Amino acid sequence: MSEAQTEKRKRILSGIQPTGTPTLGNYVGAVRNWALLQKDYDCLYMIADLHALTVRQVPADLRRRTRELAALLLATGIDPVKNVLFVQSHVPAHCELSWILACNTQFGELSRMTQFKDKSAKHPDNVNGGLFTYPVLMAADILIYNADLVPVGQDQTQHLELARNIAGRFNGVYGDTFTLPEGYVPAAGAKLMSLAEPTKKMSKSDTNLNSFVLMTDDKDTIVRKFKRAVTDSDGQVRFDRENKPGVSNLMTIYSVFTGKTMEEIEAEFAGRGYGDFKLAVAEATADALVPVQTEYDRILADKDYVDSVLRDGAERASRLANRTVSKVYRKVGLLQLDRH
Ligand code: ATP
Ligand code: LTN
Repeated sequence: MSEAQTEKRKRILSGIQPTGTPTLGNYVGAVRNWALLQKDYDCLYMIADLHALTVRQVPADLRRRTRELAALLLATGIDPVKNVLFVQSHVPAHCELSWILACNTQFGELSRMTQFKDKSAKHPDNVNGGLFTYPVLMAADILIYNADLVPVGQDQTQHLELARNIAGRFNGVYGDTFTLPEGYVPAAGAKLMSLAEPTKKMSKSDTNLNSFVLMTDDKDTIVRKFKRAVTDSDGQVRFDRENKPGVSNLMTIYSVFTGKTMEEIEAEFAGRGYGDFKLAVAEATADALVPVQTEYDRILADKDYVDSVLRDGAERASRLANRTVSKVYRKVGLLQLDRH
């Protein structure tokens, strides 16, 4: 591809926190699409380790998980040569821009963020400043690369809207600086629900281990977890989010991996009960995850390779990010000395 064509490609930025092993929700809602989008976009994919610190982490676990997550992302098919795969804390410019953006974000705006409210309720003993300003750092992650598109699950759309508002306001005050990012939320599976409490989002930091399927779970575990998944007592495989949240969630998962519509699924399992249905969902899920897991084991065995990808990613991301920070510093009036 010629340089001119490369330049015209739109840019994507997305992130995932190394707070635990990614779940099926992370995979279907976000990560699965990352590898698919690299065909048509220039992509930067980031492991949001600084965001992970908003919740207390065990340092050794965080370090290990960061590398594991990089290997897992590579295993989904992300090409680290065509795209940039990096760790957030390796690009200090994110924090620099975050401060400037924080000075252009209102307390009231941040107070309205539902993730802040949810996580404060979940960790009442640690409602820290980072948890509150989390969306500002996320806005910096996106705006620093002038990303056009941000593929995320539904739970992140409010943060994305805030990033757009911050960018728009900044552009209004200081002149055109940032691209206004669009969300890319998949039509199906944008929000998978907990298998144990299907009215709650499936979350990798849930303390109930039966509430999620992990991307690294083997087939037996997947079958066991789906068998235990909470459904209802009417015994009919029918899509009705309101009244049958458990069954509807399983149907969504089955639909994502088989490409079948809800009507086709209803017809397939008419009169067959939940046992057969759950087994079919488990098999479709395991079939999709096993190839990723095999790749994951292979890649993780070569730590030097994973680290070299991250080193290269940090360098390439930093080059882009530093340019934006210099521009922003100049616009807001920070004195910059000539580099001689
Ligand atoms: P935590 O439980 O630590 O808050 P998380 O499981 O919500 O983590 P994140 O790292 O915050 O995961 O999210 C990574 C990506 O996965 C985001 O794009 C997010 O929107 C998406 N995602 C998270 N949970 C789900 C879900 N249940 N269904 C669909 N997408 C999801
Ligand atoms: N907040 C996101 C993770 C994240 C992110 C980003 C996603 C951090 N920075 C930038 C998209 C773009 C989450 O999934 N909880």
